[in-house]
Amino acid sequence: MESSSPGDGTERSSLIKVDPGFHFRPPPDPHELSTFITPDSDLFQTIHMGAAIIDHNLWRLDIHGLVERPYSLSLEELKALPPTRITSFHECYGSPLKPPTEFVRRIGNVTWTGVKLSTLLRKAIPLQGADFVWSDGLDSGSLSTISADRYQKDLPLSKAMCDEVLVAYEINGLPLDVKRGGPVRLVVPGWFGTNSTKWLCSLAVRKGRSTGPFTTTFYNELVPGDESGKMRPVWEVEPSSIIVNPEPGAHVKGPEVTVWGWAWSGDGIESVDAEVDGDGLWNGALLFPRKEFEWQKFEKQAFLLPGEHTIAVRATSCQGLQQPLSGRRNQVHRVTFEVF
Ligand SMILES: Nc1nc2c(c(=O)[nH]1)N[C@H]1C(S)=C(S)[C@@H](COP(=O)(O)O)O[C@H]1N2
Ligand SMILES: [Mo]
Repeated sequence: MESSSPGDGTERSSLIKVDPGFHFRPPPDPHELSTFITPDSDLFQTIHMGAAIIDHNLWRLDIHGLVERPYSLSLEELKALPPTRITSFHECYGSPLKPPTEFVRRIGNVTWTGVKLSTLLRKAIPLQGADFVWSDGLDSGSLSTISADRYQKDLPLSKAMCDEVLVAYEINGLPLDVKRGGPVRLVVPGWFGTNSTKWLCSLAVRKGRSTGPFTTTFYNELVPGDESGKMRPVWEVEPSSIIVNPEPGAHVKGPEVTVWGWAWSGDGIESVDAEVDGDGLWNGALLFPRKEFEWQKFEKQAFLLPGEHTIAVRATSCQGLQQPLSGRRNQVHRVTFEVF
């Protein structure tokens, strides 16, 4: 092991095998996401090519590329570094094979424990001119007609150096299991799940974006509202929300009805408005402030006469982005129920 140098491929020798195949565990329906912290068993999972089965004793993380001091770490050495905990929403963008025009809510909110990526990078000392960090997973295989010898993502160095980005080994206080990306994964709070590389084995400081399929063929989208066809990477999460209560089809006692749910975005939610029966009158809801990257609870008391009603909720982010009313993955969530 001493004779190897970081980044020469030996970081992949902890791989026992890849359990091949696409795997998606759907999230529960919005009305079932009623706890602030989503238990691991209720959190969606997305695996494109297959789950990597890893020998924890052989696992190493190589930190290399455009750095002054490349090095590698064992699991024990990683866990000996000062841990950071962060609570963050965790959201999957949806299928990278189709345009993001349909409602998607693959969402949960969890606590991650790990070491700040910035701590690990600083020890390596990135060179002048480097502007990205490429992260490799130990999985390989194919997605659709494309095959890849690894799952590789990239992060601008500016995001990689942010305090919230972790090289994580625990979720909700427990070790990451195989499908969750254990023993170690990247976690990029505020950005879509696709950026949080599971079965992490390599961090390479580079100039420019990764050239692998998961950053070129997949996970780029048209800039919403731009007519010129400009594309952008699937990075920061746009404002979104779900109504937890009432649940669709519920019979609720009126006239005072409590509507509540969760709202989130990469930069945090500034306000949430609710509309009753499509009347176009959006009224502000009570909104809990954000402390870390967690989803934020909103609550609205609605005065509703007996009969069927539809409530819609729309979140606005701190940068002023608003959920679209339709035609987009983060379009407003509407729930229809009966008041008696
Ligand atoms: N190595 C690797 N990392 C990966 C993936 C993958 O297929 N391979 N899927 C990504 C996607 S699209 C998402 S949404 C998140 C899902 O993380 P989870 O399964 O723990 O919810 O992991 C990301 N990291
Ligand atoms: Mo995803």
